[in-house]
Amino acid sequence: MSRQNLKRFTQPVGVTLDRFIEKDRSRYPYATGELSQLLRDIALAAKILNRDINHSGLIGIEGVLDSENIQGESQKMLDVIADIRFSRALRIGGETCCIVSEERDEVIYTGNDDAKYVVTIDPIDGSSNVNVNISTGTVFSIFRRKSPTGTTPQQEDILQTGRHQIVGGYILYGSSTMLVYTTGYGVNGFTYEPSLGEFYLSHPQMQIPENGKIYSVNEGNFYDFDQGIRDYLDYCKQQRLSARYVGSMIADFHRNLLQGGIYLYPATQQQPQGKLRLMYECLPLAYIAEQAGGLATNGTIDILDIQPESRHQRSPMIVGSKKMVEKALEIINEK
Ligand code: AHM
Ligand code: MG
Repeated sequence: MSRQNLKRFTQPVGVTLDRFIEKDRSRYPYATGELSQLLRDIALAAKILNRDINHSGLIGIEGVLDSENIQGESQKMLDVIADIRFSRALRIGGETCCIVSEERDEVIYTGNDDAKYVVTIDPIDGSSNVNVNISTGTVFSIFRRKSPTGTTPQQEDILQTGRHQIVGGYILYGSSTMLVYTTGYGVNGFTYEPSLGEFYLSHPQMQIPENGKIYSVNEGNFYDFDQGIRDYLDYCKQQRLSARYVGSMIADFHRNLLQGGIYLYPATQQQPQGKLRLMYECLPLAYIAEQAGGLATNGTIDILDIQPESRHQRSPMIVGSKKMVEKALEIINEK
């Protein structure tokens, strides 16, 4: 073997998520390690779910169950599996006092009343896409509880604005699997190396381009949108922007984060509050967008300023490159 070849094999592989988390901890003078452990719990569940998704066609876990979730939507097998994977990892990890999951009407009390953190999560977003081998995601927020530790978590611990997030993050199960999150010091992306079973830092300090050429929306709903949104979509076409809509919000958001673009899920006549859920779909993406230099709005106010009233409430959402979101607001508010 030549020296050159030897060098290739002895290069460092990179910074693991664990090492990054430990280093990041030094930013918080009073950090005692619980949040780091919580992030590791999420990463562990993500690895297990990643395996389940990759094998889904072989082990018969595609398809629909005969139950519905709180939204009245039919549950896929993977919805239930993902919910179990994440809630178990968070409960056993011990750092989460309660969890709000898209898949469960009730709050999940973990029994860890001494824990400081609350997690809101959509365990698998866009799950119907698994059946057709298209990307899906997990999306989550972490809040610090307001009530004293050692007591039963309260409503006020959950219904906090997006500005109170300690962490906003997602996992994208795509052509590679990535964990992207922010703790308020920029956005970092980690790519999963399956043969080593580790996430490695691959996208440090991600920034969304100020402007972009992509708009992502379900235009099949065009005639159910308000006139302002229709006008903005006409503008996108006049500008010859490219339309890209995976139907998995994390995939659409991630592409726009890397390349510049705007994602919209506006109110429709049938769903005046839009489709997406504020606490575990809109808030984490809004926090990441803001930390990456982008913007997120419901058409009136910043997503991060909405005071939640119920844990499964929905919100219209427009998120992405700053200038694109500002332009959308300008056109929408002309009406
Ligand atoms: P889900 O949580 O039931 O999977 O719904 C959320 C998903 C988003 O990922 C996606 O952008 C959107 O719903 C697609 O909805 P539609 O089919 O109405 O365009
Ligand atoms: Mg969802």
